[in-house]
Amino acid sequence: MFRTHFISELNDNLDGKEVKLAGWVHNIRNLGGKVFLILRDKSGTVQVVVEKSSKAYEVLNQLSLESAISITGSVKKDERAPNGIEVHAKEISIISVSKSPLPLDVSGKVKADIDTRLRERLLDLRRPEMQAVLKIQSVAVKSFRETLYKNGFIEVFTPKIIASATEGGAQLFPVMYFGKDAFLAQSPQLYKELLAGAIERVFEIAPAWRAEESDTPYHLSEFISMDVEMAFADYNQVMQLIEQIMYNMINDVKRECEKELKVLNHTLPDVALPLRRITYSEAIEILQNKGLNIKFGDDIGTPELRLLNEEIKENLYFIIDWPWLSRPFYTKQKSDNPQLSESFDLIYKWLEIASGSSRNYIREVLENSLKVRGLNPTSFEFFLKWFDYGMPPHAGFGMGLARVMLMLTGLQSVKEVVPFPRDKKRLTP
Ligand code: AMO
Repeated sequence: MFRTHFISELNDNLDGKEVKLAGWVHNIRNLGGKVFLILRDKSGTVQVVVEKSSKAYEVLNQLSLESAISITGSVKKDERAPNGIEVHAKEISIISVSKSPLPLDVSGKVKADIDTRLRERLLDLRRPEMQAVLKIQSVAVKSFRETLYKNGFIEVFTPKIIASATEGGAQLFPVMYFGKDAFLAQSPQLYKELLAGAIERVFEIAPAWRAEESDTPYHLSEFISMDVEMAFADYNQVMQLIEQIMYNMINDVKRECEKELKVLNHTLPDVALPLRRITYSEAIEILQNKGLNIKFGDDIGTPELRLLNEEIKENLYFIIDWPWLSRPFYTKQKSDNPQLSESFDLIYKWLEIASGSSRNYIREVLENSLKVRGLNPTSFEFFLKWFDYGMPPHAGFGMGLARVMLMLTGLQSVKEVVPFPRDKKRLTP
């Protein structure tokens, strides 16, 4: 047995008792007669006192920072110790030695740039900040799932090797597939729609791929997409669902990750429901009034959103009713204004974190929508044919997990929050 307790389980009641701990050497301070070793495991750190007279002392000269070790010793209450508790070592065994010197300071005192951090990602992931990021992510994803379960959704999985683009053709990664053209999925779009046509309420949390040429703090070539599709519903119901999801997620992270938020020195925004909705046309007008040369049909990207938020001043809000032609072919037109679509983006301050819409569910409308966008309906026949069998009205959205994580951690780049980011420059680690 490697351990009897995690470090966080040590408390006053164990005073005088023998425990076995396992973890990494976080720090060592030699004060002549005594050595203070800081041991770290997934739950925290504890001060270990090694007396010169103990058997454990003999092992110390072979110990390097970040070696994996186990320690048997007795728990002592001591107000001078960092957590009011320390362990007096009887025996130390080295489980796996770390090379030294280390290429990255795990204690975080010496800051490293993102390239070094990614190159030395194992050590970087051992830093308390990265542990906090991944814990917050896990709570966020759990919360997302729970809200959906409560609303009668089930989790599904769709193929990631696909035959046709859904989100515009430029960003596809081709794959060799038994002599046929195939691509990595940009989104589960068509499959989640088909599943909603049978199961009604589905969601998927899975990777999506986009061959992003540009190097920005918000784009990855591979990202986790949190996708939802709902039958017999339109974009208004989907936005109400997103409101519940975000409200629960932010409050669950606040409640369950107090320690981690402190490590990151981050305060989560308060969410008051309903979230504000402004139309695309209103957004364009605000931007024009701020002197921007922008017109109906233009995209509202991150630089424009920054400007917009100077006026809007909301943490989370929707921009709704985007121009129909600027959205993908599956997006439904607004019946009272065919230039517009029943669509939305969810914005965190000035960053798009989700987008969604009501979908076309009539075969002829879909065919026309493909044609208008210069796409060939024949290549989509496998999808279109399902619309011959009572496809219900449906709506849904996709949310980028890495971008949500920027909101939840206060970090600046998606490359920091994803353990092993993929971008144009990076295929390893
Ligand atoms: P969209 O293309 O807007 O919509 O993507 C949905 C969300 O995914 C995130 N995202 C990304 N995150 C990191 N790196 C990228 N390269 C990247 N691209 C997108 C964003 C974005 O809001 N099928 C539709 C969704 C739907 O209508 O259901 C879609 O994929 O947070």
